[in-house]
Amino acid sequence: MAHHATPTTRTASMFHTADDAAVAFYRERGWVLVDTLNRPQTEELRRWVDEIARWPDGEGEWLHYREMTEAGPKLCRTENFVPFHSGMRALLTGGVMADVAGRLLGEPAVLYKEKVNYKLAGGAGYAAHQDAPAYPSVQVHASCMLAVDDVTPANGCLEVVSCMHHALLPLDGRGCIPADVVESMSWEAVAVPAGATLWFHSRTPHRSGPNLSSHDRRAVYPTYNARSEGDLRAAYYHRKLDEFAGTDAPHDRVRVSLIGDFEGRPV
Ligand SMILES: O=C(O)CCC(=O)C(=O)O
Repeated sequence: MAHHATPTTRTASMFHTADDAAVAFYRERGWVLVDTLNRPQTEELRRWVDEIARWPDGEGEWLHYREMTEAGPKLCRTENFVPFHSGMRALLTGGVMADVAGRLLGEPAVLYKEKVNYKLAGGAGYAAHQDAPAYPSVQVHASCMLAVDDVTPANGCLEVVSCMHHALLPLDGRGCIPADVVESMSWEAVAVPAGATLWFHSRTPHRSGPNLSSHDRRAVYPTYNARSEGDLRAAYYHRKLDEFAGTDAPHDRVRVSLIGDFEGRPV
């Protein structure tokens, strides 16, 4: 887990809307920070995430994942919750989120998958990776981190590499970016205030550190693809469940993805 050299921290450059300047920034850099929810909407999002976190295991088709921390087992991710939560469904499949995704993709967008990454106090980080190898079936996606809590370097914000979203990088044995390539790139830590959204291309290299603070750092991550490539959400979750069922999980990390980017310890 010693992958974090000191990145530059970015606190500025938040766009108020996904206007032409924001889209141009995204196209050039492969990521952009956009103000998204006002304070009451952010409070409501926080309540929704609390509700989802309380859903029991095994009573629905949502997927909860847990990691071992110094304070014992903690929830680290929930996926496939949109069919079971009307507020989240409205927020992520229609309205402002899908609109912004469509502007960034340059055509109408449809939700491909969604997750909450909880990164509760003491939660682990993610090794440097591009998302594209974990997202089969379509060429281009736009993802984002919609911050539920203020996301800061101390609680494990994302670190990104600008202007590297044009090509797939080599993979190491876990499907992540090899250490020598990681070291050769210039990483920027992007703090995201609660209610704002850090949008990033599926080939934008990113990583994050553990949550070393005493407060939880929750974020919702919807991923969109161009509607012209199809509505592939159900197929994505079928395939993921099949692949998880057909292969053994590694012993040293919690498996939450089709690549081994999450550094959390199994419970
Ligand atoms: O939530 C984080 O800190 C990073 C998440 C991430 O990179 C991922 O889920 O692919």
